Amino acid sequence: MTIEEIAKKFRPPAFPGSYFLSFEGIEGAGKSTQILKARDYLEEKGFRVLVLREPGGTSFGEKLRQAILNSQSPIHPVAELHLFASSRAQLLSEVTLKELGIPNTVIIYDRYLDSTLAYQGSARSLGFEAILQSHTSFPLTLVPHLTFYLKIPVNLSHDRQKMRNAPKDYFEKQGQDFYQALVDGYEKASALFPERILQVNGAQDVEDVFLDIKNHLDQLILENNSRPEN
Ligand code: Z5A
Repeated sequence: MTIEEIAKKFRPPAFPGSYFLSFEGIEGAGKSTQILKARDYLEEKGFRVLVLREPGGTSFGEKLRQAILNSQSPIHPVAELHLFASSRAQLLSEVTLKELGIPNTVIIYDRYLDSTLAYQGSARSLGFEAILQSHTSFPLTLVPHLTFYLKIPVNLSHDRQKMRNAPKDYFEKQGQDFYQALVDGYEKASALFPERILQVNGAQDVEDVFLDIKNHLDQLILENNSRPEN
């Protein structure tokens, strides 16, 4: 089976009037900044919005998050893959699927499957097939209705990290080649899931980035004709 054929097995959850969204990008792309704006906007439109982060979001997942991001020694890429997938499966079953069952809910993930494709698949060289094959059991076959990939060049990521001046975690210590492989991985993921992944120019001003996101959110809501405010 080709990776395109495997990719077709991944589907968004079907809960009428509720939506699953994710935000992706390299460090400093602006995910957290834009997620807060999207949350406020969707709440104004009458949705109930939950923001969840990966890895993490459950007590089990938060322990895995600490284990990975605070690791002082290298973790094998296959171990990384299974740690992220474990955190994901738990978050989907413990929180996401239950919450989406409540009408007019939007779940926003800060990182999801495409992070695994970019980080473990591309930058850690496991390949896309290994990542997708490890996600073929439910609930890991679920993908968001829309994914916003905030695209920024590697040098801007470094500039924003420097400005923030926070201690570097496990992945932030990696070099230029690692970051370039992440960008290549996100491009490849966008080509594999062209309808789901929307590329947004994350190098623009915060307000201009959000304008692009808002237009796509409006389209999604209008297309499904289910504004709770109506
Ligand atoms: N990981 C993985 O390897 N595999 C997986 O499957 C998953 C994750 C799920 C989680 O880190 C790590 O786990 C991550 C990948 C790996 N690697 N790392 N490191 P995290 O969640 O702790 O960190 P992050 O996702 O990279 O978050 P971040 O660095 O905070 O980036 P961000 O949320 O995209 O950016 P931000 O906080 O919104 O903005 C960063 C700074 O830029 C901040 O000072 C802003 O004020 C500024 N900013 C934001 N937007 C703009 C614009 N438009 N103009 C100017 N300045 C801006």
